[in-house]
Amino acid sequence: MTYAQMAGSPVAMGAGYGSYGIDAADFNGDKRTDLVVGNVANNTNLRIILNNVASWAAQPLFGATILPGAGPNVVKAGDWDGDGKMDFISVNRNGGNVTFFKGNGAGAFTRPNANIAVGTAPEIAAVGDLNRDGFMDLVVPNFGSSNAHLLIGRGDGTFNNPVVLPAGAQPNGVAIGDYNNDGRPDIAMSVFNGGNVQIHRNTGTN
Ligand SMILES: [Ca+2]
Ligand SMILES: [Ca+2]
Ligand SMILES: [Ca+2]
Ligand SMILES: [Ca+2]
Repeated sequence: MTYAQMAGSPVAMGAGYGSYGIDAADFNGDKRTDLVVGNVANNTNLRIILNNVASWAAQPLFGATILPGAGPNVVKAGDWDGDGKMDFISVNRNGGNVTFFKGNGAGAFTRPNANIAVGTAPEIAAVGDLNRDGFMDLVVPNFGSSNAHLLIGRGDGTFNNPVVLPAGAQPNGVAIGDYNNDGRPDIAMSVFNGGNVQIHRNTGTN
């Protein structure tokens, strides 16, 4: 197996850009997979890179009217509101919150909802259908507050009020899986300062 850099790669992200999380989806409906890249460095913006035929072309940074929360480091692409157009969620480390970005199907985004507060310094997130209602949910461990926020999606880009799980000191990894084979997705978190792994069984009845 071999790989080679694509034309136009590497893509310069601009001065001060602290590239962090990355995710892929076709944001403009041209059948070519695009990228969204988090930016934990300057607290203000993140970047979409649309995938052109000839080369990767860096798109402008989001402007002042569409700022996510501070330090958008984790990005999770998907059709979060079920309209057939790809959206993404940013988890904002320095702001301690989560932003829903609604895609227009042409590579542009709006931020229709207020940010959702989570804990302190979320550094990672996982997507799954925790309550098995067909809508994507989000698990956000918080490195700074030793807990995790579960955001149950309503399928329209909004979420129920977060459920807070305890975690050990400085959780910084998460994996959703069915660890007891009962059909319900459970949550495992690796805990940096605690030096352990916590596995939370899903006791939901649905
Ligand atoms: Ca595309
Ligand atoms: Ca959508
Ligand atoms: Ca769900
Ligand atoms: Ca289970």
